[in-house]
Amino acid sequence: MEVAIRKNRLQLTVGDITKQKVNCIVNAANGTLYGGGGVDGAIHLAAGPKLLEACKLIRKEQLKGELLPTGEAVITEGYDLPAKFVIHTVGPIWDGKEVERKKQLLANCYRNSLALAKENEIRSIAFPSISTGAYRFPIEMAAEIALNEIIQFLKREPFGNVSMTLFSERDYEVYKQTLDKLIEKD
Ligand code: AR6
Repeated sequence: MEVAIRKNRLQLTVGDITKQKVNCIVNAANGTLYGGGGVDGAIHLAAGPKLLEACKLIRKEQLKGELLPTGEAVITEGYDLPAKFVIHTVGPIWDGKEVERKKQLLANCYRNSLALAKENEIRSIAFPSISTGAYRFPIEMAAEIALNEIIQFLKREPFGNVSMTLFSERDYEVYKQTLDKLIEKD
């Protein structure tokens, strides 16, 4: 599915984000930036060991040894990936508590990643469904937050292409139904 927003495009696709031929892919990382399972593991595997080295350097220098806070984003090169850059962001862990705060933190992931992409003159970016795997955020809620943030950004900024790369048909259907609803409301 694809919609035009001003001169920009928003796409929903099913696929493996590590294979996307875009300027930049987004990683649903954890605060350590040292890799993990899910999409994080797949991205580190496909990018090769230089990605971990770059992440370690960011922890040491940019973050002064601290964890990357939830909702924030940092950028590295993509090394062996088809994408030139990787933006690493940390989604909130869902536990059913402090729902409004968690929703805000997830929105921050998309907003900060898009702002960082724009700063780096990136014109095409692919996001995975942040927080809806190991971090258990309900996907219906996550889809609405993600698409809302992306749409608001594309309404404001001349950017290019934003894609949500979903890993299953089921996830794709949730995002598609949510996007249909959001467009209808407009
Ligand atoms: N391409 C696109 N999407 C993928 C891929 C892929 N190759 N692999 C998985 N997904 P998750 P989270 C989907 O768990 O919930 C890691 O260990 C997956 O089906 O990767 O933010 C980190 O280190 C799901 O829809 O990320 C953190 O510790 C979505 O990506 C923690 O997991 C996100 O699932 C982050 O958890």
